[in-house]
Amino acid sequence: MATAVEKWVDEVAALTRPKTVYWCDGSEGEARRIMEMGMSEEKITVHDVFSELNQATCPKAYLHRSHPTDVARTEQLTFVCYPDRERSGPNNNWKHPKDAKALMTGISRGCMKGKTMYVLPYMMGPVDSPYAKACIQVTDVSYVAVSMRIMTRMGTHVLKKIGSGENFTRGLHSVGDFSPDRRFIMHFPDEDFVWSVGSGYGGNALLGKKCFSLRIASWQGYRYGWLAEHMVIMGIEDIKGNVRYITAAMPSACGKTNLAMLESALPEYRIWTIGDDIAWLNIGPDGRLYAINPEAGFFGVAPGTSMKTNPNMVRTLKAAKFYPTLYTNVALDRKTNEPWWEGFSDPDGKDLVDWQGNPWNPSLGTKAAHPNSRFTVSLYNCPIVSREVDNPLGVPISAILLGGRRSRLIPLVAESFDWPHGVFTGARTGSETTAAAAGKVGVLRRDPFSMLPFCGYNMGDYFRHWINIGRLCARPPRIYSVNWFRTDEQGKFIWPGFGDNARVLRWVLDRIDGKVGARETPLGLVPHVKDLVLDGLAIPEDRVESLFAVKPGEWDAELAEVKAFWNPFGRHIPNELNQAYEKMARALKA
Ligand code: OXD
Ligand code: MN
Repeated sequence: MATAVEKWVDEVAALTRPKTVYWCDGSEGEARRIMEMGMSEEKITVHDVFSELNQATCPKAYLHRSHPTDVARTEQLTFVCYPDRERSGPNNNWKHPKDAKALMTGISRGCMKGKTMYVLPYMMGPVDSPYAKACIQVTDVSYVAVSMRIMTRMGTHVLKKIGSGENFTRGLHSVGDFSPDRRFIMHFPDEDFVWSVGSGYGGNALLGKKCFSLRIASWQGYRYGWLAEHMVIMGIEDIKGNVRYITAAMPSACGKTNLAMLESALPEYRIWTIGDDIAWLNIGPDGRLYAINPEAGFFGVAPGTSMKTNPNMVRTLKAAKFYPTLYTNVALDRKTNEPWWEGFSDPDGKDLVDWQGNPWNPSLGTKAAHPNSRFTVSLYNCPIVSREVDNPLGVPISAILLGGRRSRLIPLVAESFDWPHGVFTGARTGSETTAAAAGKVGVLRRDPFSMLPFCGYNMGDYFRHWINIGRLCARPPRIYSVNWFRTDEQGKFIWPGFGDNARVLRWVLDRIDGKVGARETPLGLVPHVKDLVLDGLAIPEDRVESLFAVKPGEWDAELAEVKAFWNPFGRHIPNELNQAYEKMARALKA
């Protein structure tokens, strides 16, 4: 008798009409075959879907160029479909599931004609973890199939795990004809189902990532008492060999990958990487929060990545371990057949073509690599991957950092007074937009917990869920707000960031250990500058002080914006947050 997986795959094939159905086993040999099939069968642009890069200097690496209109997440085309509109909240685009399915059925009829449909069985989370989830995605794009092999734990063992049962998340993906007019990313959280047509871009097409591990999973977490978050997970080992684990939420393209694997400017600390984008947080038997990374790879922003900013990522990309490493929409040096992007090295002396393959030099004034060009590479290539990365129970979390990209107002670091105040801090967070999503860059928008594009249900209820999780934890982690991006009057960054962020992490650990005091401000507890280890940094003390300046007069617009953002959520905003808001507003006036 056919299993539930087989039945569903047959149903999808009957609708989409692929030439062949190919069940993937997740092996390396198969990944090679899929890439060859992609090159011979698919046309995305005038270029091959993949081209081999210099295998001596970039082992196992390939270049992929996307359709030129398909380069970032498209939030305006992303929908969360519940029968009840209020459930999706003002933070999501909504359609009734019936209407959404009718629309998607129309677009999908025959959309895989003449193509291969790949069936991808994969786990989100370490295979033996009680928190991991079994999933099946189908796709008609070799690039998506191979990317999913890197980003998830894929293999026939997942089919065995599902067996004849129905307990798996379904993802139906097709690029259709790439038309932005027929591009939709539809989520059906009540059915653990994602249906995405028209885009091959990571955040829209690798359905285990944002679509399942954040939007659908956040709704599962709400119902079953856990959290799915847009967070880094990292270990910090001190000189005595004690490792403490933290998570950090930051919006897309705001340095999560750099933080996750930073090379510490303080030699007495070293970092161990568990994840750079998504954390699933569960309450452990000892009342602490435990984190697992559902992913198995990095889908990182290339521009700005270099030996100076993130040496461990450069080493990860060069490691000759897992097959393959993909570069998407980066520039190419034709002389050496190596990938290149802004911030990687000096372009002089290179024979560069831009991300679309056109000859390029700096005098053109354009970007050679697309600002949201990416690499996709295995987590297991990382030289500082934590030995806890596959721990089925995850790692216990001592601190949660909540970040944003703010040129003004927000201090380098501030400790929340308590858990509800930490939730308030997350709920009022704003950040300047980046190229990771289609739309204008550099515009300030509210991005609570860096989850605005990813919270799969009413965000007011999500805030309440955060408050409740704190109540359920006997030993909740402390919550800190961080901001590496504050600028001076000339618009220059004040804080050096990157490896020097270890100085902030040290202060956080010192606070947890009760080794240092703090100064109370209306926003939370900030460091006495004497307690920050600043040796080797050429920043005058008053400049460091300016990173913590809270100037009440500057806060009126910010407070008004927070209120305006919360207003449409009405009764869904928890009282604790309204109270914390009033308290902060009063303190800023005093
Ligand atoms: C990502 C994103 O790709 O946040 O991780 O957009
Ligand atoms: Mn992300």
